[in-house]
Amino acid sequence: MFQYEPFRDSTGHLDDGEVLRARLAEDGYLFLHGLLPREAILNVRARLLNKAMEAGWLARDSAVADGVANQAAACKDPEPCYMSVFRGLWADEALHRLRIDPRVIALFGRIFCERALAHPMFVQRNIFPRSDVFDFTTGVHQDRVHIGGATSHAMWMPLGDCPREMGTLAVAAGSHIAGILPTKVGSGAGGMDIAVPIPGTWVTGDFEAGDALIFRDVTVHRALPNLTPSLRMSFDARYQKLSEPMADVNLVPYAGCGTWDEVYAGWSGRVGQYYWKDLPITTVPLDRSYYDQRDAMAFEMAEAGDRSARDAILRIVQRDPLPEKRERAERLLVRLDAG
Ligand SMILES: O=C(O)CCC(=O)C(=O)O
Repeated sequence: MFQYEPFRDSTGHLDDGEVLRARLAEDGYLFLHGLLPREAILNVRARLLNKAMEAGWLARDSAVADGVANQAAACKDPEPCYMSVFRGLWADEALHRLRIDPRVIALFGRIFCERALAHPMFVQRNIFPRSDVFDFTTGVHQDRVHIGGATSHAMWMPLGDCPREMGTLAVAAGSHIAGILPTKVGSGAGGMDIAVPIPGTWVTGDFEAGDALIFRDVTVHRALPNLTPSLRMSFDARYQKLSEPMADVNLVPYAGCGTWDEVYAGWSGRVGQYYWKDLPITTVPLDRSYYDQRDAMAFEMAEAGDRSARDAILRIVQRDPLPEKRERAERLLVRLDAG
């Protein structure tokens, strides 16, 4: 069982880049209360909840603002039924602008001691309540294997108040010191779990709208299960020094969300569009060796009928650049689902 200590609160040091850097070096994370105004978060929350209601994700007999889920509609990324609704949520213009809010960019500038770059790609998550038949709790993982590049930091922010029981994020403080840990096929992010005991001390806490958790790309983290009746909505974005290389995969929209022109098509204004186009960004290919290792393992497991490889196989179907690999994964998915 995981035991959680409370976060160390760094809010009082928001303007002091040196202290923030020292805490990131020591703990691998920062918890900041009220980084963004509550109203800005609640505005985005309301916009996304309205779209979720229209799509049938919310219970019709509750106030939209409560975000009570229609459990019959429970679905998860990257299933097609999730993606068809998610595309509209991810494209929300106010959501996109939150992660490049000047307060956030200035904060990372203080941490990096140089100009910060917000990755164009970011994640927005809608976690339906856990039930006997549905669980989409993010497993234990590190981001580096998915984000690549030199080094990056994540900012995780719930879209609304988020007490622990709604499924906040927890980090293993100090785990970053061990570097990239070995992975295996599992239910964590990208169908991978960490294959060794986790170093460090697990910490978490309750979040209010506007609170932020910042952590390094090698800090081990996981989500707590959503035990409330409501959707847990959040976003997580990545930031790095502008002078360092960024993996090419972070330049494109979230997988399944179309092109940037398609994402921007419904926006009422241009603020926040293509903000990176004139910046001197160096890109490198994503180091896919972690995925290659996962995929070899997942194929072997799926061929032996092991359903625990399903998440990894689904990722290959949805996201692998090689058509022959996708086709092999599609055939295995059909076999796994047949029984
Ligand atoms: O929100 C979640 O459930 C997971 C977030 C996460 O893993 C991340 O921000 O890297």
